[in-house]
Amino acid sequence: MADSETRRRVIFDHDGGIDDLLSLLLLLRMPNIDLVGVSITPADCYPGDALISTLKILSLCGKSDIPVHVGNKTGPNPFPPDWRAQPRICHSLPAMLRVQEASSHHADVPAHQFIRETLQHSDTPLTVLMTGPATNLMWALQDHPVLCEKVEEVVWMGGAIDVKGNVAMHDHDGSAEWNAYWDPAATAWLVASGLSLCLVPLDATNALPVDRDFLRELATCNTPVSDLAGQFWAATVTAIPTYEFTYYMWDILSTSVLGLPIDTYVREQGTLSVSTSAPQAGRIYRDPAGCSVSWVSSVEAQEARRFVLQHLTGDF
Ligand code: AGV
Ligand code: CA
Repeated sequence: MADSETRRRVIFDHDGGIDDLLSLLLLLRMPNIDLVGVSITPADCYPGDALISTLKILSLCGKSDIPVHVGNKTGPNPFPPDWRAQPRICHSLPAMLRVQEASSHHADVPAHQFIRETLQHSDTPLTVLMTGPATNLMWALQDHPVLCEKVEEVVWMGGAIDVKGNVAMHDHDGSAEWNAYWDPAATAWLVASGLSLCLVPLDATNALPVDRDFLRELATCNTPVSDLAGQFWAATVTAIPTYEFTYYMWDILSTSVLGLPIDTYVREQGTLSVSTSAPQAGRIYRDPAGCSVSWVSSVEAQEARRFVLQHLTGDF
């Protein structure tokens, strides 16, 4: 394991999807990462379920001391209720029922305040990994811009730059990705924030569907960790129909970017803007007059899959 001097210190803000919970598991198993806290955005989940699953995963990984804070800020465009209910299955699986939740939940301090105070008290800049909407980070920093210096980098699963989005709603033309759409104002704030920002948009994640070959390969690992991950992913194969047909490694790729060798993906730099009104709310698009941002435009899918399989195997 990398020693504590060289490990990257990370705040993980997630929104409780199956993908997000698997990302927490992955992050906890990456030797170069020092996870300093977890915050939850009540977006693609019901926050009670997200909290229970988060605390159980921390317990399973022997990290019961890592603080967990739930957010109380919401965006204007709610996720479909069936998507939000889907991850409840995760804390109903036998291995998750057997383990006692960690006691690291701090109900008195909301997520955005936790992020703000953690940055305030940190001697060194921290990385913020976000796999849900950017809402908590916006509320943490918008009135405290000096704290931006305490953020080394933000890695965010969000956006669809040169590909179509995944929002299918009556008032939308399909050009936005869901995390960016849930709270378009937070998306616009993030892109314009001046923070060192690396987006992981659908452009890159489209290369990583959770397909049967991958699930089979994971199953052959036949270990406690890979079996739990396989059960989480198995729960995604039926629940999608009305909106789209494939579950991708959206958040998993975003998390992996913190550990993948840099020659396994392409990081592009350009100027981007964000639309905040219908029918393109949350769309992130190329704009010569926009803000300078970088994003992962493509990834070696084989390398990324291998990275995930390598880290999601073994004993707890
Ligand atoms: O747009 C991708 C984001 C990721 O953070 N989420 C799921 C991942 O956690 C929203 C989403 C898009 N399609 C979905 C989503 C689906 N079919 N089911 C659940 N969530
Ligand atoms: Ca997510």
